Amino acid sequence: MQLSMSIARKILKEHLVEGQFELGEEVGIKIDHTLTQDATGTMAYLQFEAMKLSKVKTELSVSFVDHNTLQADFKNADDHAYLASVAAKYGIKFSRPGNGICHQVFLERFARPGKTLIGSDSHTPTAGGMGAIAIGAGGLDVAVAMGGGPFFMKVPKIMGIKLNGTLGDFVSAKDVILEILRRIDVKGGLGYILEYFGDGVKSLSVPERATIANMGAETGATTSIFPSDDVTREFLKLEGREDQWIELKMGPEPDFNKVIEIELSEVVPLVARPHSPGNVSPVSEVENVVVNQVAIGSCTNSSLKDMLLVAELLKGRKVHDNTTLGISPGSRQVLLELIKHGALTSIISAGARILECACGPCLGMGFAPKTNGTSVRTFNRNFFGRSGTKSANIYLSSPETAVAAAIFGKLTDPRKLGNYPSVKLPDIINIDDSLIVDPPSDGSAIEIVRGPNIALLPDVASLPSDLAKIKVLIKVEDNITTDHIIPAGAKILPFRSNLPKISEFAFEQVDPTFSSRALEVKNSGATGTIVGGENYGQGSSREHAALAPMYLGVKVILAKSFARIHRDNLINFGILPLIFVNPSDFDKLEQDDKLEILNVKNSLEDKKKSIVVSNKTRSLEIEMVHDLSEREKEIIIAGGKLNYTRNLST
Ligand code: MIC
Ligand code: SF4
Repeated sequence: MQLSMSIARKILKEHLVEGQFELGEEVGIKIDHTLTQDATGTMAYLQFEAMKLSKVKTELSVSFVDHNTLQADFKNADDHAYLASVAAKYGIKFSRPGNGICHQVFLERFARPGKTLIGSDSHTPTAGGMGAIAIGAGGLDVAVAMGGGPFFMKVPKIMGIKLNGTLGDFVSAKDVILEILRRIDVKGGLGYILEYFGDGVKSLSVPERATIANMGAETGATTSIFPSDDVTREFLKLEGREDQWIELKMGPEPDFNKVIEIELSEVVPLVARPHSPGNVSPVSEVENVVVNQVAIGSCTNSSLKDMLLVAELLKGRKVHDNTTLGISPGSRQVLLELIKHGALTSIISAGARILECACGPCLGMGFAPKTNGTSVRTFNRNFFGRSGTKSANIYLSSPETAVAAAIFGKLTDPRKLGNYPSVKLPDIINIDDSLIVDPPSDGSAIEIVRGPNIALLPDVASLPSDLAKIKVLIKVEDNITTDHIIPAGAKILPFRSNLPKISEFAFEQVDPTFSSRALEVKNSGATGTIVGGENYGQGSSREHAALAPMYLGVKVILAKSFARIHRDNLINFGILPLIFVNPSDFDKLEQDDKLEILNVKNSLEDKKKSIVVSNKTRSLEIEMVHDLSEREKEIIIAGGKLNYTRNLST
């Protein structure tokens, strides 16, 4: 029997512009929509400017300001001004600070079923809740897509996730994705798109689907997608965009590579314990952990549905004396609706602090917990140090569990809150796009505004024939995140447009001497390397986690495996990602070891042949391989994608 095509495959095939659509093969996909946010956007637009085009070539490109909204001095404000001027010049819509978190606003105002979207943020898959193929990528890949170039990816496998039945009281979409993380952990989705199906899907609203799709990023998946059905149509209608609805449904026997099944009625309230989103256990097993702080918001759980529920649960109650509750609605639309329905009154009366409609505490932009504090957050990442307080313990939970923690002052099964209020989205909402600035039809006369904190990118040297003098700068374990490599937070984020400065903070959380040691090695004429475990570079799409090591002289990274977006970013900036043939050889390398890779350029030619790394300090040899496509090989040899693109056009 002929299997029917999954929705993800169908959309990707419709957008195929290069390559053979076969599992594992590299293909080029036409991109309809792009999004950027301010913390990665400045780099993306500096790269777009370098392409010397007069306008973006996509159907729609939107630039958001939501990450660096703490304006402690001129730096973030300068970035915002730069982004606003670039948007006007090149035909990009500009979502001003205060309008909300990129993924929430994109879902409300722009996402469309059947479209392709790439965004310079790893949670771009949120729009998969609307039936779009939405992928997180590095800024340079987004810049290329804005220039009309395809997005290259290996054809992923599809993991069908069958949802049966309906969720019980006090259990919500966040618990579903935590249940998936409990089962497949932070790298179980690598190489897959997660596609949701089954009769349970129709019981979930679009924002709930978006919560699940958002945090699929934490499994390492390329993206997640839901069908587009009547529920999708209702949501688009509410947003005044019903004409943009198309139906997307799968045939009876979909061609999934793997299927997992979830009985929604059996899902229980869950939390991810410190310091990984994959460290999941039932709330009932960690009850009584004292909670000092609760934060509700982020692109995972800040929709109107979430906030109305939180308001209902808080109505007539008070936040515990020893706990602080901070709430950041995901968008200005959500905040205005909360005001209209009186929900904000319940929230403020309960004692919550209202934070800006922005990412805020999710990436350490304020609201850091106290020393050794415990914070329960409805966010998607609880990586070590990300909250801004190294000694803090962060738990990730649903809004229901977060409210229970705020009321009882300790982790508590939310079912102890009593009756579960039934919360529905209103029939009508006010649409006010006045903080989204449309570009003029001709932006050619617009001057780009560049503050002193915006530093241009340095040139990258092409790959030499031999890497004769390499020094191991650091050795790190499995699942090292981009937050370890380049931390976020209020102190460091303002330098996102200033590579020399931000490079000083590379690996700061792990070893504060990293950057100065790396510079010493670079200045001595040698090359630095990093030795990593499995899933090196998981988490964010931030290019700075590749750019900073590149700036500090790193030309090659040796790891057991790499996370998708970070691997692509390394290649884009001319850093060679090599994989151990025998993972146990990881033990044959230590910090400060001196290595040599002779003939590195030639060895890239034959994919099956291993690349020999000689450890001169220990007099032994280690076999590595690469998994670069022909195109990626040329990018590495050229010294990164900008050089490669320049070479193509000369
Ligand atoms: C994140 O959640 O880690 C971020 C901050 O949104 C990043 C982007 C960034 O580092 O600017 C992401 O997820 O890609
Ligand atoms: Fe913003 Fe946090 Fe979402 Fe990243 S995960 S986009 S920092 S809200």
